Amino acid sequence: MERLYRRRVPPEKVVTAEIARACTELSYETRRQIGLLIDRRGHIVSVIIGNDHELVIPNLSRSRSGLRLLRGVRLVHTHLKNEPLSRDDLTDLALLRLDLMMAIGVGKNGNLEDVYLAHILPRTINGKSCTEWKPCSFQSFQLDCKDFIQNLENEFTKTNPRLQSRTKTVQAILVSVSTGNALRQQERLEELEELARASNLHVLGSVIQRPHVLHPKYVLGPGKLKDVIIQALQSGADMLVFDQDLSPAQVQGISELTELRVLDRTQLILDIFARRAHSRIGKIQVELAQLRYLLPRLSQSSTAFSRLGGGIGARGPGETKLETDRRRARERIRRLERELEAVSRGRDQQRSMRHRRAIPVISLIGYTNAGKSTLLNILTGSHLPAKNRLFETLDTVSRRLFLPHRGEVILTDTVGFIRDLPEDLLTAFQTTLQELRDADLLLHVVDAHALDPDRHIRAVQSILAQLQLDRIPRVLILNKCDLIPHDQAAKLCERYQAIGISATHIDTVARVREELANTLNSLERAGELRCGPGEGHPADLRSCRSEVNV
Ligand SMILES: Nc1nc2c(ncn2[C@@H]2O[C@H](COP(=O)(O)OP(=O)(O)OP(=O)(O)O)[C@@H](O)[C@H]2O)c(=O)[nH]1
Ligand SMILES: [Mg+2]
Repeated sequence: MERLYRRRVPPEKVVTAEIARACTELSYETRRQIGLLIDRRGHIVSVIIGNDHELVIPNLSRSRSGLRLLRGVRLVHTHLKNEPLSRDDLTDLALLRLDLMMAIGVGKNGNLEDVYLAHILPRTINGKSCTEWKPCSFQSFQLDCKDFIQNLENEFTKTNPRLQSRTKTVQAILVSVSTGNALRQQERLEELEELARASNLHVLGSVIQRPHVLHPKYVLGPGKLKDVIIQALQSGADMLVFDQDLSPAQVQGISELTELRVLDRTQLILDIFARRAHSRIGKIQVELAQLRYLLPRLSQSSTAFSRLGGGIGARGPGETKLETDRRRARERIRRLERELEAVSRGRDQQRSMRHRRAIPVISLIGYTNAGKSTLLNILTGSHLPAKNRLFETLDTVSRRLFLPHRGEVILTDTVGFIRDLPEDLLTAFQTTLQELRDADLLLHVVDAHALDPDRHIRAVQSILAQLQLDRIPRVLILNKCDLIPHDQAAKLCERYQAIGISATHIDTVARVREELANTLNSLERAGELRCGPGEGHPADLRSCRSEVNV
């Protein structure tokens, strides 16, 4: 064995007859497969001893970072019964992106028998990512290894330029595994794609699986997961994004099979929040949520998460490199909690001032991307960012709004909701959401053009109930009515006793103002308005806006 390490294969040969013979003889004597990992310069980087039918390839992560192209090492190994390449051989070839996979049959007395060779295809053909050559005897086998691998890589980059691109955009494959309703799964996947877009990921494709039960370690069955990984590698992806939350054990299990980065829905949402948080309080809240989510995972496997290092999933706590041990993470959490408490106290004071001034507060709430900021802009003549991106708004912003027959009110825009809002995020965002607690009226904006507005309404209602905000009076607005047929909008409005508007159309403004003024006045008459009547002086408002307000 020692002698094998010292040998060098000329770069144009896959393996020399002498080295191959040493392996087959050793196999013959020991009744075990012998494998050699050979790099492009012909150095034998690993000698592997298997059992009579398989061998385990060691961790290759330190070999050439050929995640996108080929690995830079080939495996040459023996087959005791002169049998063809096995399914596992071909899976390893594709999963590890080896330059080549070669098996040499062991004949009588350790003689060289046949050669079985396979390589990855530049593009998947009929569902196959590898191709096998016709077997031939070792003596008649001929191949200029160096040229062949070079041409193969050239072919790869020609067929799929993304494989070579060194762009900063992270390329992702979305994975949805569910045992539930198929339509709902599709809907969720579309939302996941939007979330990925909001996180600046480039989505290369998606995989939907509907197993009877979820696999406890891999979510998908191990065979299917390997197929997904191979497909992802083949298309030049850097990351797998799962629609469901992954348990620490699942992250670890999946990461054992691939060097692709692995992310789940919660991490994706946390990443978007980390990108969008501008205010100090927003940043503290996001980092807290990220750390709380990571903490139990750090205890199990820090290596799995360390693969996320740098870039998405690593923002915020990424500064602590995600390899932070539990102790350091806990300390940081405690520090952030103290800081958050101090900021919250300041906010409480601001809020009590607002109460003393008796100016009604109306808070915009709703599913993310429903059009809350657009509505605030058109009502108050402001220019807050309102883009077709999930979680565009993160920090609370308040503006003055004059209502006819009522006077000044404060209109507050805040973070949007989403179904299955990560628990840690909800906890961390208590300070921001606290603002909602003081609202006299909630203006619930619904995207009437969403695939399923009912589900959005239910998701928002359930979050309000969780936050114990469901007692605050609400006005429901169905927005984006310009995007759906008139009769559909009318039906929805009737069903929800809502007013249908289009926040991008100025003629909307009068109806919304009128509805808000009427509701506030009738709440006041019923004695249900928490603040007293009054026309807050515009100059007074400057002091009661939260930190990000103008
Ligand atoms: N066609 C149409 N587009 C609208 C309407 N209202 C908002 N939009 C668009 O919908 C997208 C989202 O609007 P935002 O106002 O940012 O939505 P939001 O609820 O504040 O979203 P988050 O801050 O992410 O929670 C933007 O591209 C708006 O231009 C509308 O009535 N009609
Ligand atoms: Mg917004």
